[in-house]
Amino acid sequence: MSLKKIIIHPDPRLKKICDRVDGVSPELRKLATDMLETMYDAPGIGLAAPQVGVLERFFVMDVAAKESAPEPRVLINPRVTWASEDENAYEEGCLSIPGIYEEITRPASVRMAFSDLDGKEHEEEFEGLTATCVQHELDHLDGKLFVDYLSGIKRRMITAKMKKLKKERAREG
Ligand code: K2U
Ligand code: ZN
Repeated sequence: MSLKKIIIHPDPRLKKICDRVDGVSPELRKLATDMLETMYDAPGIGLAAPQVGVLERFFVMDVAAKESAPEPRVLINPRVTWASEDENAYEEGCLSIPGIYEEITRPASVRMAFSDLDGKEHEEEFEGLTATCVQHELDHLDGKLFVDYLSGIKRRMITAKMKKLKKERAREG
């Protein structure tokens, strides 16, 4: 297993609409494993393929509580089949926008259809933090970041901060 470099906003690869996955290759399995390792190391509870530079429609997730056994998930070609009218607001972060947290409102519950690494189709309903997470990750597959829900002023301030951070990281080497 190996840690993958997480792409930092702004980056054109984070704005692309990703391609559907057509069959689960050994390379995709290996990448999903590496993405889970990268997510746990960050730490985070989700990570989408475009965040590590792969513009394909899948993400990994583990929303199990810290004191519980890990529950790693890989969701391939996910799509929302139902969303509640009720909404929830969560303070969201993003591994591609480190150190920034903003309250984002989304449907409180969603039903998502997807396939797993064995090619089996699923349809599951998510609520709470998991519902927020799957919607956040699905946004990544459509080239959308949580800053896109903010005012232009806030978005531009955050983007400027990330550009500065990337320059500092480039200088550090
Ligand atoms: O896609 C990502 O950048 C991973 C996010 C997913 C996420 C964002 C907001 C709300 C839930 C999930 C990271 O896991 S951000 C770190 C984090 C960890 C625990 C709870 C919320 C955010
Ligand atoms: Zn994110």
